[in-house]
Amino acid sequence: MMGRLPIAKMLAATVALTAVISVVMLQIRWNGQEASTAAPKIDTLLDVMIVLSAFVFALVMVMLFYALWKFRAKPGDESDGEPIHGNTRLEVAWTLIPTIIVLFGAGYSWAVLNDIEETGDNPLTVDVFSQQFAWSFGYPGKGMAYSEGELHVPLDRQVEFKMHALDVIHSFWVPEWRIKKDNVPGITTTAKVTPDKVGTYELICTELCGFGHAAMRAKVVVEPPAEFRKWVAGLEEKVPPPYLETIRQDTETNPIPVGAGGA
Ligand SMILES: [Cu+2]
Repeated sequence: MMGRLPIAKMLAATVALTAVISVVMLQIRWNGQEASTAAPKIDTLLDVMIVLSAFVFALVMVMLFYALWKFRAKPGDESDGEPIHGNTRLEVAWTLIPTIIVLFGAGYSWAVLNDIEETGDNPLTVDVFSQQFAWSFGYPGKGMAYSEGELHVPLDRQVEFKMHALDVIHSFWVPEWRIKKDNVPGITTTAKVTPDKVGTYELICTELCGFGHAAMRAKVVVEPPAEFRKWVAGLEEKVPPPYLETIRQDTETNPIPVGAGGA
């Protein structure tokens, strides 16, 4: 049965269709502007996944349309289909090929995640406080300086965000950095980002958290280190005591004591 299939032609059609779909899909910048060292790595991973998905889609389409055309019933043919009892070669192939694709995807994603989550030299720690429906920020290495609704970070330095949710689950997302991390009440979650492009961005809550969710945003400014230091020095408020308490209560996953974190 399988020996009579025009395998070479079907494979050629699959490769051609994969190429056409991939070329079209890769023209689109799905994730927008890149503004962190992690962004190009994540985008390349997405591109590879797009090509692999295009291959699977093309393979299924080629086989489907071949079967529809080749095995269509002749006019007036009311008989049942031929009884088929399995095909070991085919079953081994359709088990092995997806297994290889999935394992490759898992391994590659693991490697990228390991890479982008590696702690660099002298990271800057920033506490993130999320609540319905606002963001605020603390700088433990800068005397617990506090900013409401506006986050500044220096260019080309790794920032380690410590996330503290004060009421329900929120999620920290700056699309240009690609990083997205849940803020969960009771625990401290961490996200590491190295911004590598000066600019003004938007921090967006990406976990439905109540009526004001859509408006839960903050301004993000990436600026040269000297300007960042000036801005942080100009902050007059300190992190309010109840927020410090939140950090302390979160300690089971946050071994860094209050006040620590690179200056
Ligand atoms: Cu929200």
